[in-house]
Amino acid sequence: MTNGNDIQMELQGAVAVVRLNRAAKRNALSDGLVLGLQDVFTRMPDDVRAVVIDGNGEHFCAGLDLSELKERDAAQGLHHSRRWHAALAAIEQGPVPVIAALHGAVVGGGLELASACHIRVADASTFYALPEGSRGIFVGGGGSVRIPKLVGAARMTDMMLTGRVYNAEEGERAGFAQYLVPQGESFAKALELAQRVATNAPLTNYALMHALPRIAEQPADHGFFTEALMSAIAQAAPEAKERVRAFLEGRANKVQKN
Ligand code: 1HE
Repeated sequence: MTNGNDIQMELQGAVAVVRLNRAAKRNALSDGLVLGLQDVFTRMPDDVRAVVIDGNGEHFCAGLDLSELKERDAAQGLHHSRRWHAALAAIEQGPVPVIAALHGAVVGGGLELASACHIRVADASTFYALPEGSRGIFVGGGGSVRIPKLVGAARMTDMMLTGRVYNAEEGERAGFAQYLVPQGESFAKALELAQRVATNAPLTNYALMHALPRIAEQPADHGFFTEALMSAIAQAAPEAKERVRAFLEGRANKVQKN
């Protein structure tokens, strides 16, 4: 069961913080919570420029709420999976970049949710697994499309066949997360990154979310052409012209090495 408090959202300037709030059930994704996520991301206020998604308690998300795993026939199973697809598409293909603050369990549907986000920040307590194999089911929330893009089909196959669990360091090396921070610091780092992302030109962020993944899947010749179109649109925007002028006039930051 999900009640109205199972998802929290607050605005911190131009960043929206969305929190799964079912810590007692390790933020397991009930049908209601999946619909709630879709609703939150579909109705994101226009002035939000980036989102952080976090989970209350010690775990980011324990995946599908197994207590709702009913005897579904094939058609019902198909529709259930398609509802997850729609909800996670609202995150991946929404208006603004989404940064996941990972900690504890990022398993099953929790990993599917994380992989629909644009940046993943893990803390040292994070672990990744796909227990679907041992539960006798299959991923249904887009995992077979998104997870191989992060870590490769071979790793995903191994995880589902053998129940292998990746710890935080192994997970960063494999490509589950782009950032690894000390325990308890993933939310702060995700918020810092989101605030930075929020200062980009919105059209550049949009191009990274919507053009880049499509270009990456196109044959090279199509990809080069789509890139040229996107590049032309982005540089024609008044905001791009002003940002370039600011650099040339010494009013913008230089790129700094760490
Ligand atoms: C749950 C769930 C859940 C916890 N559905 N209720 N996902 C899994 O197979 C992962 C299952 N969960 C776990 O392995 C562990 O719970 C954790 C490693 C995540 C956390 O362990 P721990 O010791 O902190 O918590 P716990 O004692 O196991 O769980 C606390 C409560 O949360 C307990 O309920 P309670 O009423 O006895 O207190 C658990 O039953 C409940 N709980 N996880 C329902 N997942 C679109 S298809 C996606 C397919 C999948 O995601 S399959 C993978 C499902």
